[in-house]
Amino acid sequence: MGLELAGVSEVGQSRPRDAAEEELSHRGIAGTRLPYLIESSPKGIAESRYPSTLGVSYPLKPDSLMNRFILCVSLAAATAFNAIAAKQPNIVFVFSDDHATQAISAYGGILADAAPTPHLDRLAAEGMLFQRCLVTNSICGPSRATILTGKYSHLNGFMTNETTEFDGSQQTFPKLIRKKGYQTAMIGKWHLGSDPTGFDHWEVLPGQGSYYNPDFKTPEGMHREIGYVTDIITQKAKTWLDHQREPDKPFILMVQHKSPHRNWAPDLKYLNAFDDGDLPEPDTLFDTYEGRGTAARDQDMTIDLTMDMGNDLKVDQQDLTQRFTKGTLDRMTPGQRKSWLAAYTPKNETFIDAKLEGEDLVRWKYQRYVKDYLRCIKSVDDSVGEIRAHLEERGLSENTVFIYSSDQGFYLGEHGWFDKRFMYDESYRTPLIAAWPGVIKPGSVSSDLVSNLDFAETFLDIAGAKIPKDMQGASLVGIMKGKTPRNWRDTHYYHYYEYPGWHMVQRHEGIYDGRYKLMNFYDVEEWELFDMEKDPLEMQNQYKNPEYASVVERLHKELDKARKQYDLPDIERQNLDEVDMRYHSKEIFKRLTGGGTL
Ligand SMILES: [Ca+2]
Repeated sequence: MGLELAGVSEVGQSRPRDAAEEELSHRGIAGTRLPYLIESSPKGIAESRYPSTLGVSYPLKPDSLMNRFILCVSLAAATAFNAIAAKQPNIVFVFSDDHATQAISAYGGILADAAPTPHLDRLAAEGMLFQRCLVTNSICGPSRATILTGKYSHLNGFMTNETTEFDGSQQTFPKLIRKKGYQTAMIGKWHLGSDPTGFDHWEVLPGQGSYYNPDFKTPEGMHREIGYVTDIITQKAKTWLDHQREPDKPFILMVQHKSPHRNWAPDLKYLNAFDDGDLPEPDTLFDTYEGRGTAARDQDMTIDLTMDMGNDLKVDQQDLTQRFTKGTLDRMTPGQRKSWLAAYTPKNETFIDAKLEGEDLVRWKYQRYVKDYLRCIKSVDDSVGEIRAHLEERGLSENTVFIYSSDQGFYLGEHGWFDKRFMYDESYRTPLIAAWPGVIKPGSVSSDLVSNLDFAETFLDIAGAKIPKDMQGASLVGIMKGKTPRNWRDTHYYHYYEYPGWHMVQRHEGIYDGRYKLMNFYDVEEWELFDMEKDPLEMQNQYKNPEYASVVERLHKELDKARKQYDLPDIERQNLDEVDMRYHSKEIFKRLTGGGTL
């Protein structure tokens, strides 16, 4: 009876219109509410598309004036729903920065029980969770450029984070989807230097953005807003849906969080979350890098040596030489600062009194780091829940594909690391969860090799737009429908370019077939092969093990094939004697030079 009673009640009362009504009103059907129609069908949306099922369900007498009125309104609304259901779906793409799958409970892992993500889990329960979404180049800017273009870094030109500007004049999916009638909006972290192109609306964080009281850049210039960045971006998304969206157009709304990027500054309300006890540690927290080569050993991204006590761990808060104090604490309002210090100071005093050293110190740093990271995630998870609830309230959820992803994965203490960049599993895989009512079977899981290379093509396919031949990925719509295309990729190519640079991870390329991973650290002339089935933590390089000779040979061929397929230029090795050592942290520099100074 949900439809009939709700319909009578709503039609008979005067109340403010919401967005769904505005949409129906625009089509000349004022006074009806889409959500009630959807709720009316006991068998779900598919059945509600047929007016005949509505016609037989009315309990009122045929000669009743009110009955005729209700029937008329309901059939008109059903017709409107038919039109809406048949039209191009909207897309809401919520995207975060450095969100590891290990920090989403739907993916499982050691943190799932202690740090659940209920809204992301609900999204997975109602949609599809992709277990193997792989990035082309595990770092912020390049991942975003790949998503916009559907091309690998060497072709879209944004190969490293140090690339100053994305060439916004090139072909991107927002420009193409607009031609299919979509309204396009980009809110949040952009991180590509040049101003966004192809968007009807954009409001972005300059550069990395700030956690507290962030600045926003719009076509009109810069302005600052008071509050916590994840919350502000969420509110902006809701405002756009209610007031800036054109109701008669399908849309793609990209909501891009800065969180949980370094330095992991949580919202005030979550500063004491996870204070009750210690979180589980990964098995490889004290990795000594035996069994792998130069790149894994000589990086600059360990919790032990690289992570600093001020900027990263919020201990040396009064030291004005610390980037953290300059960058975050000084931005806060007096009230924010007071709450912040009230949360951290007692915990810091306990830590200082304990005078921890060696492995005990690393363990403490791990706990502080991962707790702050997960506190940031709580706000991201809230954002997903809040935006989805808003879509539901506005009657938009049924015709909207809701997608969650991150620019790449991250290390939460695995191999002793934080940060990303490597083709090793934790930073190579990124979360991807999508819900599409009536299309994606709820609770489905895909283990196909998919990639951020496929996002542009997927958005265009959802919109019914043609996918340009020079895009290098493929639409995920078939997989979303439960039918993986026969010719779907059985290997995935990866390439990281930023050396020297932050965290000093050697340049490398590689190929992965779902079990074996071949990596080429070409500047140091070292190859690695991992058997992910027998060695999921990637601790033992099998490249020179004769038992894997045929696998190595096969993957070399696959790598050559991928290089041709994706039009990779020949590799030019760089002279490592000329590498700028200033990118190294003092600790790593000392170790590499036997005690030298920068
Ligand atoms: Ca990132």
